[in-house]
Amino acid sequence: MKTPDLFEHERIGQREFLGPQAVVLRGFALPRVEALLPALALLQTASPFRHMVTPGGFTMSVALTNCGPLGWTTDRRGYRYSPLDPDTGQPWPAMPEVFAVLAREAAAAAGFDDFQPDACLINRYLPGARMSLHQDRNERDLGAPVVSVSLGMTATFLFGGLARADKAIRIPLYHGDVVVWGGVDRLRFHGVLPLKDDPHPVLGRQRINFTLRKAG
Ligand code: MD6
Ligand code: FE
Repeated sequence: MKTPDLFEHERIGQREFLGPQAVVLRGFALPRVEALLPALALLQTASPFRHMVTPGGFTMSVALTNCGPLGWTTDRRGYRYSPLDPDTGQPWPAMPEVFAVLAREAAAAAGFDDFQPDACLINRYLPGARMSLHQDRNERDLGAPVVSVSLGMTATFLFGGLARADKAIRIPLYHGDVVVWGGVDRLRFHGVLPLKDDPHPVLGRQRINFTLRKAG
């Protein structure tokens, strides 16, 4: 690690509001990392990470997989949620209990009671990978929040407004941070700047982000 994370202890437990109903819960996932990592490793054996193609014909720099009853996919025909992994023809792996429990607790901590996710999209960023500005709007019930968990290398998250051209703020997301957003902030544009190559002591040269949603 080139830049030791000297201030982690001061961040843990802090809440940073990005909007009225969007909040970063610093270090919220840290107590569960030791349970999350083996669950992540196991589900990748059933549905490995892969680079999908957008409707516009671009191959995503981020590799993705899913777990839970529904998984987010993209191809030339569009974005959608599907119960089957298009690469294996099989259902996505079950959502590990620790994912669902973490999501429920984070949602409750942010003021969204009774969150019951049915989809978990898992993104893997290697150095240079990025996510361009987008809205999450493929979920049927936009009343439910999205819970987003970051592990590994630090990323710079972009959080904009309800229009693509609105100015976006930049927020670092560290290993163990959880972002929850919903309500009036549910359709805010957001993205991730190209990942800097600054290896993480536990996960090495990658960032894993998983987002839990109620999609169906
Ligand atoms: C990422 N996250 O952090 C990308 N979407 O790698 C997202 O696109 C995202 O973090 C909806 C809600 C939370 C998120
Ligand atoms: Fe998103």
